[in-house]
Amino acid sequence: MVHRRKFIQVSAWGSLGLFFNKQAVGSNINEALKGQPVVISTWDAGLEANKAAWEILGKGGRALDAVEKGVMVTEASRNCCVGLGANPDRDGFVTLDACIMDEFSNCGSVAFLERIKHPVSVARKVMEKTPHVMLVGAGAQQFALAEGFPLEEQKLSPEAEASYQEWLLKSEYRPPVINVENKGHGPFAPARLSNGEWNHDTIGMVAMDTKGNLSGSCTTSGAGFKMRGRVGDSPIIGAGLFVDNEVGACTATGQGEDVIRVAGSHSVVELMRQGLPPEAACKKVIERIVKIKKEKAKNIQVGFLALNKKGIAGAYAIHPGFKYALKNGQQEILMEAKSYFAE
Ligand code: SD4
Repeated sequence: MVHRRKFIQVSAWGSLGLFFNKQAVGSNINEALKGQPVVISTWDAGLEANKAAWEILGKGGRALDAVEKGVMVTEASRNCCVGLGANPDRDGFVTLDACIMDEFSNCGSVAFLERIKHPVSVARKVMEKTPHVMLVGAGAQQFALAEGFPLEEQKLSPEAEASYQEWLLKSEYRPPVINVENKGHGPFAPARLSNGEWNHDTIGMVAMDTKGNLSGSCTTSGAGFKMRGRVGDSPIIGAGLFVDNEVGACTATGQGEDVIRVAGSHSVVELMRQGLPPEAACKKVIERIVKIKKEKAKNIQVGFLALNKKGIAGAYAIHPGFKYALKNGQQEILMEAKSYFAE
């Protein structure tokens, strides 16, 4: 099986950046910059989100603040697929899931949350202000309102309205799809934005700050046209996100049901604890999913993105097309992860 890793886009400066540009090899990049603050996040939208995270990390701020502020950028973009601008469920309502975890293993999560613009910030409030880890549905919304989050209008973005109307024509519910451009459509398919670009319905982010502390966040609208009440992996600590400040952190994207099945992000971190580098750890858990799903794996996309305590990043997916963004003091890049079914 031929694997590939693509170096997709670089905004680099200084001699180090030029070197990387020529080398175009992800592991060299990570090796040379280990120990420095770094932020990584899933998909193309990660580039913008990382910039916001870097505003905090670059000034010596805490990774927890960086991973919250970073993904808030994606949540706020109305024509994106993560926050309230995302595709709705089968009944026409946008429902959001998010979680956050810090260097002390504090964690907070919300799921099936409606009409709140920043679920990740509500998740942080759950973590900081309640004795609980997870609030869902009406209770999560009630808590958000009590914490001063505004109740947003119940209105689909123009893009979401258009795709919902199109979906209603057939009302076909087909969970297993490929999350890769031009290869499928349905709940986990990327949506085309008004500017012609593609985007995904989830962002997961992990960061290491100048103190070497790790934190992570994950926020999503889940699967477009999902069953009402469906919750995926993204708000589940250990599935869509896991942070262990002694070892590393991991976030997941793709078909949440299959990430939950293997406690995905937690499994990746545990494999890093046993000594595997991030990419190898991600690969092992992807292989586990492929083994479980057998033939069905051909129609499922899952990607893991991990960072270890040395600041080395790695990723792996079932199918080609999973991109992740990395930013540190020297560069910002978009990489394509290696995959099980490489092209
Ligand atoms: C979910 N994992 O709700 C999310 C979907 C996703 O890119 O990652 N899409 O299952």
